[in-house]
Amino acid sequence: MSTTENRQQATPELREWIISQAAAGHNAESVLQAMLASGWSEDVAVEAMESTLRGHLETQAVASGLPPAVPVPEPGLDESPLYLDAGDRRVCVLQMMASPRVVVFGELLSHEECDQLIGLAKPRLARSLTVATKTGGEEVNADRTSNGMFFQRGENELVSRIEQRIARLLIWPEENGEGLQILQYGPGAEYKPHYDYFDPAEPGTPTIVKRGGQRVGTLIMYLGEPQKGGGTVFPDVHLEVAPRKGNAVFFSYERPHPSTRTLHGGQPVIEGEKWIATKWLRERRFE
Ligand code: PD2
Ligand code: ZN
Repeated sequence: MSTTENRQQATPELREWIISQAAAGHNAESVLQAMLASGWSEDVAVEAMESTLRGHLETQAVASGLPPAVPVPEPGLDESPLYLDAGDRRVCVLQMMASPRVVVFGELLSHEECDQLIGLAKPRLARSLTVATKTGGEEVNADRTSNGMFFQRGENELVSRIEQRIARLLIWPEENGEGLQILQYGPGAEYKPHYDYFDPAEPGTPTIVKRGGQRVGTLIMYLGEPQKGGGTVFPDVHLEVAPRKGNAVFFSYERPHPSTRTLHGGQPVIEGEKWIATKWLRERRFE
């Protein structure tokens, strides 16, 4: 491992050396120190190590049968900002988890916007359906005892404003989003734990993903809070997000596989009523 020129670029030899060091059990800090001692500049060394190890892990993951990772929506959280500029609104960052990637936002929606969405949705509610991955159609699902409806993307000024805000917040094209779904949960209603991506093993999945690719991220916005119960849970990491009106939880999944640990569910409402709006984000334009 040596550097000869001033304008440094990680070489294939350096990348091979990084992998061999990691395979031999050397920790990241000692590998980095060895690179610095050989004359590599810190930013080149750090970038080379991160990208090489990420690439190596991905090669191994695919070799062991996992679906390949794809780019996912990701809010601009470098340097841990307390607020994010979502265009027409300043959104609070309340909590972040790296793996699974989960971010809790505060005040993404105003209380007026929440009430308006509920008001527009109410006359159009029906027992919730889920995508039937066996056929690619829709079906009533006993695991989901809520009432719901979908807005078309950009259906009215309110929906359009919120969709633009989400696109800016999550740095993901508005056109890659499915239409907003509104759900109402009364006492006892719940959404049993599930993954939001479409299971590649199901026969209906190729038809579903023709319309914009896989789902790669979910934003659940709380429009109406129950007095008790109704939290969004991530059982693999023992996380529960309280359904606070105007707040939201975002999570992403770079491959349609349980290794993402994005199993999540809506706990039964114990008292009061819970309302949410869900925005599912696809890889590509959703038609
Ligand atoms: O209402 C929830 O907390 C919840 C839980 C799991 C919503 C969804 N999934 C969803 O809309 O995908
Ligand atoms: Zn879900």
